Amino acid sequence: MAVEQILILIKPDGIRKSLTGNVLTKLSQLEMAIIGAKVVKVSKELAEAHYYQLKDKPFFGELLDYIQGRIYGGETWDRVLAFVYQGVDAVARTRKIVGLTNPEEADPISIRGSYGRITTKGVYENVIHCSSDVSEAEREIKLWFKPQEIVRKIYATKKIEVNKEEKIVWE
Ligand code: IDP
Ligand code: MG
Repeated sequence: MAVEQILILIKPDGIRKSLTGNVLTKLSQLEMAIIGAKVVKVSKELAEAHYYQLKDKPFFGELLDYIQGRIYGGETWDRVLAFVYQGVDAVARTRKIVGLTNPEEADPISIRGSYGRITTKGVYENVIHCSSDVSEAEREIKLWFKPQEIVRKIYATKKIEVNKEEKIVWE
């Protein structure tokens, strides 16, 4: 049993389908603490960095458009809700209630099983992202959040000077 952090994103389909409350209610069963939260307009650069491990997959282009909300056209759904949760065995316990990647294969009472779908173009619209292990969680949290945006000290930081001003960044 270890206290872990995990990055959770409510993806554009989750926001578009007004599922934020439902998803947060399901996550609250795990009795973890929310230690960071914000709405993020996802740039192409951020999308690519987040999903870099999948860059050779045939669905990578669609996946970038999905996480940026571009598959819904225009700028109406161009954002995600990003959360850092902290709790005992956060990663495994969250993955379990989130469900399998393919929403058709996910346990029907999991978040993805309840609310996900595969679009006619083959995009796995699965409502939510969550880190798959502790090291991926650290990489992703550092990508999406600045140290000052998290209310606990979770990873090492350092001070740097930018334009004669001191800044605190991830080490
Ligand atoms: P995960 O989100 O369960 O960790 P990953 O393999 O990391 O799954 O894939 C990231 C995201 O890419 C998935 O959540 C899903 O939206 C999309 N994806 C993964 N595999 C496929 C696929 O075979 N077809 C279409 N989309 C996929
Ligand atoms: Mg993954």
